[in-house]
Amino acid sequence: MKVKVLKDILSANEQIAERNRRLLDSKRVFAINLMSSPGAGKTSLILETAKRLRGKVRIGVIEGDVSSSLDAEKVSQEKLPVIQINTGGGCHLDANMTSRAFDTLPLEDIELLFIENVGNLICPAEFELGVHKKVLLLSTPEGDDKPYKYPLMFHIADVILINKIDLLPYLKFDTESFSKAVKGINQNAEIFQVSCTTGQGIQDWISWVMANMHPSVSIQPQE
Ligand SMILES: Nc1nc2c(ncn2[C@@H]2O[C@H](COP(=O)(O)OP(=O)(O)OP(=O)(O)O)[C@@H](O)[C@H]2O)c(=O)[nH]1
Ligand SMILES: [Mg+2]
Repeated sequence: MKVKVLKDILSANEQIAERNRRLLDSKRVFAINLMSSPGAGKTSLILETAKRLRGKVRIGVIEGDVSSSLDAEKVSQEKLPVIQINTGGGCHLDANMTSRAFDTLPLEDIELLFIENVGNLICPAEFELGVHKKVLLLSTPEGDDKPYKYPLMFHIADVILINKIDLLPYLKFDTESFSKAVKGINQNAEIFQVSCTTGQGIQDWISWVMANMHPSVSIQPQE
């Protein structure tokens, strides 16, 4: 019985996610579900991406947190449209929460939408939001063994960013064995190494974003 209830919840969520996807497509919005442990650098990546695409791509943001509006305030300082969702204890966003945020966001004016999920490597992997790509950040201080411990999250990711590579000299993080572990779970995920602090590798990430945007959005690549 319990299994059936869980299945019902997930299937209801998927139906709403499908509706979200159709809405985003109709508005030509390219949407990314950004997931990671707490503090891995999700908000930093959004701000760094926005800085580099300012004047080129219109970006909007949905911030998901258990509580507070701290991340939304940071994003709002960059003059980006942003909605904060507080889950009030819930460990993930779901399609219904996301759909309600769409009612308030000016989707007509947004070409690239970041949905920053609640920080953890477990529940966000299970709930579809209706986005186009799932991006996972793993920061080097978390350790290179995480694909073994949280396989579902690594399995569902389209892109995996190893963030905080500026800290590599101080840590025992083996990028090769990390990438090998990822490939054992997910052959298709692209892996980028970045630092939101120094900017290293960010241009490759930006190029990936631009290559995956809706074809109707024409962007001049940065030098
Ligand atoms: N050294 C280093 N620090 C970073 C990097 N990226 C982010 N940080 C720092 O890591 C901390 C957390 O960054 P956030 O961007 O807030 O992380 P988050 O994933 O949004 O965190 P939550 O929303 O709380 O889950 C901040 O102090 C950032 O300055 C990086 O590439 N290198
Ligand atoms: Mg954040």
